[in-house]
Amino acid sequence: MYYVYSHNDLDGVSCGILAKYAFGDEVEVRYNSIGSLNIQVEKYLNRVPVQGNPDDLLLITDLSVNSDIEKRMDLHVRNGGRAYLIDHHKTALHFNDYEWAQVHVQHHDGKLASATSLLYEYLIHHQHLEPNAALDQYVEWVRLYDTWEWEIHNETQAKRLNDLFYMISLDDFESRMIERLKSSDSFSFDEFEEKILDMEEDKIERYIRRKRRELIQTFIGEECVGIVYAESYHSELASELGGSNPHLDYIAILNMGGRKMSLRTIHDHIDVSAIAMRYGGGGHAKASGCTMGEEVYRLFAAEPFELDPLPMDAMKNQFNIKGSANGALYEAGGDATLFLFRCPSGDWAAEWNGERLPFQFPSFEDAERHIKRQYGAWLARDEAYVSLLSDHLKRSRNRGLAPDHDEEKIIEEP
Ligand SMILES: [Mn+2]
Repeated sequence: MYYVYSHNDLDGVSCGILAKYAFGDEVEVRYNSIGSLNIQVEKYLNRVPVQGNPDDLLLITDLSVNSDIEKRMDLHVRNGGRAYLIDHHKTALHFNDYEWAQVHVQHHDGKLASATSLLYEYLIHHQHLEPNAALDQYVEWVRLYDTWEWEIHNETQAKRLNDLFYMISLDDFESRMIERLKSSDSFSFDEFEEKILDMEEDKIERYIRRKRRELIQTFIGEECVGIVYAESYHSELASELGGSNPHLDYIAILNMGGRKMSLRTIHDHIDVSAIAMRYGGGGHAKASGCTMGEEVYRLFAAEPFELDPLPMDAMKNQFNIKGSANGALYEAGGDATLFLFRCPSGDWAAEWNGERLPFQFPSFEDAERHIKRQYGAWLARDEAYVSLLSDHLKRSRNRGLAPDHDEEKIIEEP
């Protein structure tokens, strides 16, 4: 008998789907959250004496066990038991010290690995299944989704597969996929799935628009963080918020009910798995998470709670345009204004409430990044820009036509 213990996300469940495709009734599959795997494996090790079932094989995919269970699994294998762990998380690389584990972040061809793509290779290699076009396609979509490569290549089908996974029940998804893979030469969604996916996309768009107005910006440690409370659509939310706020180092999504925090970044200079590890979590460089302990609650929830959400950049401007040679007007908290403009040298400089700030940047983007991080600034609407220009005009006209009354007074004073 085969036993597959896997993660309960698309990548993990797709390992179960491949296992059922390959082993049919010969496999028992269980899906676990990160926290429940250890208990599951412990139960397995307690329940199955090696001598009684020498052919049993325990496959753990997309997850890894804690160090206690790690030692017990090693003992199980030393005693002749069969167990194998397949994972692609960087945080599990130390399992490669065991011959009963393979943890690869990348495939041999350099492509980022998912647990499903690694298991697919494993099953082909051990001749448990024959590769075909439908399986290739399915596994590739899962891999693209799980490694975030779908965003780079804009492979929306991969994202839609993940959407579908969360829209229907796990059992329904599993049986639909297995049946599709067994019966078609290529993999695609059916009409019903396409329809509900379209409806879901509209719903997500509205949800994200609402959440965008709740984004809070603050510094935690060295990093400038965008914080938002959300229970669903974490990846869509993070890619939208991260993409439209490239000045933020990463996005932290708090799920208060679940007492969990997800961290996402679009930047190569930030490794959110390292940040999650500070709080006892882990994951990938671009997507990670941790549970919400006391410290996480204080830093990410309690202390930033009094901050106002970050207003969005004005979007429909015709005059106050980013990077414009005439300069661009920003606003910040406390009715402050920031004006970004190009110096004769070509560098970009800023005025804060009309006073020149002591920095210059080689590009508009660098200057904007600075004022967004340090001042929490947002692009002002045309109305504010036009009124600033007309004030300037009025003042310069006054200077030209008549002496300034205030200046006269100062001169008159003895
Ligand atoms: Mn995975």
